[in-house]
Amino acid sequence: MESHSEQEKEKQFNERIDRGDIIEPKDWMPERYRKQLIRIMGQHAHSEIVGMLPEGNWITRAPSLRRKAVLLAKVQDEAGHGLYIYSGTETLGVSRDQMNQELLSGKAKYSSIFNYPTLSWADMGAIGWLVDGAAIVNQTALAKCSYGPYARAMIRICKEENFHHKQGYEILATLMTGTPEQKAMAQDAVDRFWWPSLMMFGPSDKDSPNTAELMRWKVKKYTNDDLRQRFIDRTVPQAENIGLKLPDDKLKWNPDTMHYEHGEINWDEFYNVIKGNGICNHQRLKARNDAHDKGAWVREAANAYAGKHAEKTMAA
Ligand code: FAQ
Repeated sequence: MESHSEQEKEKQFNERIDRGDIIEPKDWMPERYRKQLIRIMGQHAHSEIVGMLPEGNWITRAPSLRRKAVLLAKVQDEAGHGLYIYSGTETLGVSRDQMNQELLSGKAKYSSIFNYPTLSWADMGAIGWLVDGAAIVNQTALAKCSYGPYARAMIRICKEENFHHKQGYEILATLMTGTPEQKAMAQDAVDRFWWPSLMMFGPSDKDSPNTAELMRWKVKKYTNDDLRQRFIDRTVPQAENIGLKLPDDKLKWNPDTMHYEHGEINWDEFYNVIKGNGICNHQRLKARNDAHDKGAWVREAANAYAGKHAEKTMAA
């Protein structure tokens, strides 16, 4: 049973949210708000880290030095995003170790999109354009969320994601002015990444258990379907500009609603992927576990150094 004073604190907290106040780590917050933020931010940080794997796959095979340098920088940016968001999540009282263990054990989720394979160079274009494009739409909204450390991390991250988005589009635009084989490669990448990109926004609103609560607390400012629609509306003209066809026969501009209508998403595929049965789930978790195991000596050396350093400081 909640005590009277807890109820009073929660009432004041809700009033702060209603006023549009930003909640900071030392402020009082309901346990459920804290838990929801740890869940969403933890998953987000894991997504950035696991998201390095599909693109990392192509660093050694980038078609030119310029492409290689750009891709390397992009993948490093994703690592930085993961670290910012882990740090932001730690302000809620969860440790980096605990989050990492949850990722490595398969308990914590990360974005469904990173369980799809990257089969050709054009996939680097499709990821930058579609995956970063979807991430920007979602994260621009999160940059106005009620929790200060998350909102501030999103502002910086969105700036970098904008560059990622442009570099992906530029890869595809270049391929679309190339040979018939290059055009086919670009189209094939878009055919494979379009629907999974739409799934990044989460289940449809009627099946989204967390949306109502997160919107009440202004963590989410828009629903999953609203953001998905925003992404579709801005992406369709970009596809047309460079001669790509999006793989949905039902895509049609509706002048009454001023939105594109679209076909039904394969939700069975989505739930299958988030349950751990996507094409690359096993491979992704294995890669993270291998990296963690191989890094054991670094952690030991850092601990030994920290111990020595502490001894010296105490002796001084
Ligand atoms: N994948 O009730 P909802 C990036 C889960 S960053 C996996 O609607 P919610 C950068 C959801 O967790 C991409 N699981 O959930 C990059 C929940 O499960 P739970 C990551 C998903 O939280 C680019 C259940 O389904 N971005 O791409 C997914 O209200 C290129 C019910 O769903 C973020 O994480 C999914 N797609 O809304 C990096 C942004 N969708 O936890 C490298 C922050 C839903 O109850 C290369 N997150 N689920 O067991 C969010 O905005 C929200 O968490 C949503 C889901 C919108 C993803």
